[in-house]
Amino acid sequence: MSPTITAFASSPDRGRGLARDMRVRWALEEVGEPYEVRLLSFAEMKEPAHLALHPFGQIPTYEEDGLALFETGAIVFHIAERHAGLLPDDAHARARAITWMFAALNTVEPPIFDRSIAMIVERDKDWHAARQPMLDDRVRQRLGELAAHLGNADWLDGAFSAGDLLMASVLMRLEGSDLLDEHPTLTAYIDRAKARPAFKRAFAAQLAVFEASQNG
Ligand code: GTB
Repeated sequence: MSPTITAFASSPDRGRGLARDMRVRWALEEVGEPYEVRLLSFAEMKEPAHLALHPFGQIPTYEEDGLALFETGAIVFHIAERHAGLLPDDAHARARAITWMFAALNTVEPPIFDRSIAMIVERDKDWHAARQPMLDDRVRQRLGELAAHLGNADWLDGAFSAGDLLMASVLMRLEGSDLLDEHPTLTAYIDRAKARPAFKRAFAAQLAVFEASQNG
């Protein structure tokens, strides 16, 4: 049976592909696994039926054959382990690709997330302007380190992997910011990721949900 994932019925990103179901859709598209989507309102995400699947009342979740998962890292890893295409066969290369999955979520995403949340919810605080340079610098440091590792390579460690899928997804949240523009190799990395047919299919599917929510 096809897995079922959950997603925003009406995404606050207005169809920009930033909501995290995008990562799961993209992984499923990369491995050629069809999937169903159950759309949820914000209220439904906090109801007992959804909390039984996701203790924090968020999207996305993943259900398949009696298994229910939450956390995009765990879901993408589960998909990558069960299908060819997102993790190398060689044991060392596979361990390194998994390391990049953790690096994306544990080392690169937190400063990017903190900065974007501050720009949304702290904008009107009198201390926001004083804090912003520190938030920018923390992101800048990680981008510099990542760009130094990537060099002129296409992907983080050989062939495209689940590590690249998560890292590119994390970086997309910075698109349009000066911070990313300081690193043309990283913008090219994101462009390469977005040019993948699986990404395009996932993006189109997520965008279609948002557009339907506006027309309905
Ligand atoms: N660590 C979890 C994971 O990776 O799965 C985080 C999941 C998460 O943050 N989910 C968000 C959510 O459900 C949606 S994706 N939020 C509702 C809540 O917590 O009540 C995060 C997100 C939301 C909106 C934008 N945006 O508007 O640009 C981008 C990303």
